Formats: sequence, structure tokens, C-alpha cells
Amino acid sequence: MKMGIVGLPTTGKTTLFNLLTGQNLETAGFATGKVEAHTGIAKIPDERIDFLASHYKPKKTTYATVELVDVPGLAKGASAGKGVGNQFLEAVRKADALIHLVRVFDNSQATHPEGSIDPLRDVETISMELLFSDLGVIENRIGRIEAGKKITKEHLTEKEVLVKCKDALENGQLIHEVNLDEEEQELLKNFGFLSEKPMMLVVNMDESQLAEGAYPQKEELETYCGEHRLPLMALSAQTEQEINQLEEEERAMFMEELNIQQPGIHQVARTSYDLLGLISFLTAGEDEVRAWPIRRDTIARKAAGKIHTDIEKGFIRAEVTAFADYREHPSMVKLKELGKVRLEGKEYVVQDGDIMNFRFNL
Ligand SMILES: Nc1nc2c(ncn2[C@@H]2O[C@H](COP(=O)(O)OP(=O)(O)O)[C@@H](O)[C@H]2O)c(=O)[nH]1
Ligand SMILES: [Mg+2]
Repeated sequence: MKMGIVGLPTTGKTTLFNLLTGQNLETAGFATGKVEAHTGIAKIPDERIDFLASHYKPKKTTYATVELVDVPGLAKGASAGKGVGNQFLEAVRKADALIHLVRVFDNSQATHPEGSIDPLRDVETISMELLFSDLGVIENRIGRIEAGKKITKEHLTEKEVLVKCKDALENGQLIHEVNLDEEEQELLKNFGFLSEKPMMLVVNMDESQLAEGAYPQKEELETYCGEHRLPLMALSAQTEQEINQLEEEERAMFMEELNIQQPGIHQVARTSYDLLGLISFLTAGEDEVRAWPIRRDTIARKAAGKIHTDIEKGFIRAEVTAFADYREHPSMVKLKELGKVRLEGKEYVVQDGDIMNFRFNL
């Protein structure tokens, strides 16, 4: 599962990518015209894992991860194939969900491609590129269906869904906002529409905006995100990067000064995980405490297969404890006494935060 970071040049995409992946790619105060997309692995912070690890003191602690792509240079005109536009859009197409980064920070060292700070304009610019790209694909396909010699019933059903999406796009809606049933979604799957991808909006602030909790067009962006059903959050990528370089003690002081309870990238990482439709089941032991990513609605036997195919094949049952119960009584012995360790069969639908212990035959 892959997240893509999109946004205009000099919004801080690479800075955010570095923060989330621990890489150290070059950032620049101007549009570099670079075309290659970079890929990295982002750790998903998880307090439940921290809590379990503090009790089990395991040899190894493993967090869930997702793949992250820094998609450079998406700009106005990309959907019309301007510059290397289509190349960028192809990189977006490969992502399963998107972090749309928008700039509100003031930084004379970093040239804004439009010469001014206007986040609503910028968000709409990028959204329009996604929208126009989808519209192009749809018009093409409808044209082909209509020009075809033989029009089947399937063609008509497909056209109907496409027209529904086209109408929405022409009204400035993104495809992810259109209410589609499962059958309709299935029909659209192969198109890989860009505006159908789950997306969150992240506002990149400077240090003073962060301290004040205010930035230009805040209300307008909130309204925009409400209308388009997008999660919205704000952080300062550069400030977080600077904080990272501090010693532990200084870091705590600095964070308090800026009134930050926890790094913004934690929330970005967790929301990304959610947008990808992922949840975690947990395993805990002296060797390892670990979060395992699974899709929502995965059954126990399939979840077991994430650990090892042998466990899936030889599945007998799972011992399951909700993390909330463990937090209250951090002892498996105690939890068993209290009847908080359930035995579940292979069809059990695993819930986020389930602590699982699989019984299996070899
Ligand atoms: N003041 C300020 N500058 C930032 C922030 N994030 C990034 N920058 C600067 O903006 C420029 C562009 O950043 P970069 O990550 O390369 O943007 P990209 O083109 O979207 O990948 C660099 O000079 C960064 O140092 C921020 O939160 N605050
Ligand atoms: Mg960059």
C-alpha cells in the first residue's frame, strides 16, 4: 500500500517526506524541475506498541509501515501534458491514497511558483489537475463506447457510471465524493482515477503560525475540506525537522514553547494509514512486540497468514484480547482470570488493536 505526497513546487513535500521516512533527500527553495519520484518507508507511530513494549521489554519492537512516494513537480497544466505533466500524473496514479500538501508558510528563501501565498487557490490548482486528468480519461472512454460497432448491455452500464462521474467532475466534485455502490466501484477500478483516491489535506505552516495556531485562509480551507470530505490538518515541516535535530531535553522544552503536544507527522502517518483502509492487530512476547497491518474486515485466518502461511494453513483458533482491556490490566494472566481473553475461530473479523495469539497445527 502506497501513499503519495502531492502539491505545488516548494510546498515542503520533500521536507515532509524526509521527516516521515528518516531519509535525507535534498530540499530546494525553487522548483527544481526534477522528475523522478522517490520512495521510502514511513513508520506508523502507535502508542499501543509503546505501551506493550514497556511491559514486555522485548528484544525487538516493530511498528507498522507504509510505502511513501515524494511526487515532485505537479503543477498547473500537468493534465494537459504540459512540461513533464503526464509523467507526474502517472506517479500519482500508482499511489493508493494521497497527502495533498499546501503551503501557507512565509519564507523569502523559497520562491512560490505563483508568487504569493494563497492556499485555497493552490489546493484548487492541484485538485483541478487531478479532475481534468480524470475527465479526459472519461470522455475518451465514452467516445469509444459510442463509436463502437456493437454496444452491449455492459457498455451501457459502464457508460452510465462514467456519466455520473463526469457530471460530478464538471460540478467541481472529486470522484471520491460521488456515492457509488460496490458494483459501480468495481467498474471504475481499472481506470485508476486520480480524484477517486482517498486524500487528506496538510497545511504547511511556519514557526510563528504554528505557535499561534493560525494561518491565512484557515476558515476557507476548513470549509473546502468539509465540502469535499477531506481530512485536514496543519503542521510545520521545517520546524519539526529542526526539533528532530535537538537533544531530548531541549526538544521537550522547545515543543512546550511552541505548544506542540506531539509531532504533526504522527497524525499525518496515522491518518494515512486510515486512508489506506488499514488497521493493525498486535502480537506481544519477549522476543517481539509488533503491529501487523491488515485491511479492515480481514478474518482471523487471513490475518494469521500475515505472520506465516503455515499459521494460516494450520489455523486452529485465535486467543484475542482487546488492547483497551490490556491497558487497564496489563497482565495476560489477570486478563485470563477476568475472562478477557476470547477464543475466536477462523472467520472472526479482526478488530483494530486486537492482541492476537494464534494456535495452529503444523
Ligand atoms: N519556513 C518554512 N520553510 C519551509 C517549511 N517546509 C519547507 N520549507 C522550505 O521550503 C523550501 C521547499 O521545500 P521542499 O521540501 O524542497 O519543497 P518541495 O518542492 O515541495 O519538495 C525549502 O527551502 C524548505 O527549507 C516550513 O514548514 N517552514
Ligand atoms: Mg521536492
